[in-house]
Amino acid sequence: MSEIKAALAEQRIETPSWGYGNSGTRFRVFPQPGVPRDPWEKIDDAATVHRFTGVAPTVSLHIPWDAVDDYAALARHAEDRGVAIGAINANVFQDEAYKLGSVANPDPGVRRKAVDHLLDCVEIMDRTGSRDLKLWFADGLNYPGQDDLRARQDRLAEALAETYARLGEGQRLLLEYKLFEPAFYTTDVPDWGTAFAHCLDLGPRAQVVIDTGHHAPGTNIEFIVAFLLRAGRLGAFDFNSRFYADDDLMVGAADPFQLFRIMHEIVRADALTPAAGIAFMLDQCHNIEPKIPAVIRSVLNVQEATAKALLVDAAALAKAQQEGDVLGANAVLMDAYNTDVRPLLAELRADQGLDPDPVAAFHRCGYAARVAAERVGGEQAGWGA
Ligand code: LRH
Ligand code: MN
Ligand code: MN
Repeated sequence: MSEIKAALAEQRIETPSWGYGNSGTRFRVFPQPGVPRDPWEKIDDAATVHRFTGVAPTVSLHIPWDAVDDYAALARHAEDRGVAIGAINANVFQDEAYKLGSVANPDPGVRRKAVDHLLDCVEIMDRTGSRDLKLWFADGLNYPGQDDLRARQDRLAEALAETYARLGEGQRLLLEYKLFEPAFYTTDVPDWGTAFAHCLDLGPRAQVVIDTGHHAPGTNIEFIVAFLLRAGRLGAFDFNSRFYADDDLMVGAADPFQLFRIMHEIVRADALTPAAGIAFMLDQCHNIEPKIPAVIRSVLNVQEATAKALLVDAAALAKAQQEGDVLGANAVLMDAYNTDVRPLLAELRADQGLDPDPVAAFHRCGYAARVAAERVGGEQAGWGA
């Protein structure tokens, strides 16, 4: 048990700055009291999540949603509050110029503008000490024949190569794929295979991001995890939960068993430790629920899935697999999944001097009432969905 607790104590989960701002759907954004008015306050909220959970010491930024004049000062602000800047998410989807795409746009001028933004993001990484540049492109087509599919891959590859060449030592390029949306006919990086192929061309510091919301229903995500881990190309997760599309709900809300199966592959590959280099990030928006408790809940959900994965009796599983014992092997996995790990996690938090119930502790601490009084006119997260 002490080994399991040690592994859990070492786990790191990154929270997204946009998870703290107001968000909604294209139908309505429901504003909440006390939401951050700027990136500085988003970092304060992320630090609050870390204070109560002990496992969320970094926060991802989205540029330009989190644009500031002095990024070094923003990084110092984070450090003063006990957290650090995580991945820098580039945003080449909101300008009018990007109507027909960014890095795959047929217009070289638009492509130049997009790549310049990606290079600016690497500059921000230099100033904030961030390791990861996270790229997701809204590029794609709505109609067959709208543009040349192969030419778009060439343009994408060229933009990625220029960006990769700009990375400093120790910096990584993380490429995220998405099945659809906002393009409906095809996107230019629709799946892990496409992302993987581009990463292979770029070099070892190009890695794939798995956003758990970005697949067709029924996709076996843990297979993708296992495959990419084996190939040494899994760089990060964007954890969230989906019922139908890219719903951005609290991680583990729709399918905690899937989350367990994913974490089982991670544990099996010894990839939980921060030294393995996989960034476990959340990418979710809280449209109707209070944001900080929702982020805390998500962190706890990841921790619970991880604890169950750590409980899998690896020797018994290997033996059953070797013997072709189909039911026995499945039972080993299900025994772990069906264990209530909440007492173990409560004990771990008590050992670490944390409150065993982070959500309750947050509600008691008065932070929500204080920021509601202090912060008037909070920001929208950046987009509506
Ligand atoms: C796209 C996405 C991507 C963006 C984030 C806000 O759907 O998952 O990671 O950066 O949402
Ligand atoms: Mn994402
Ligand atoms: Mn998404």
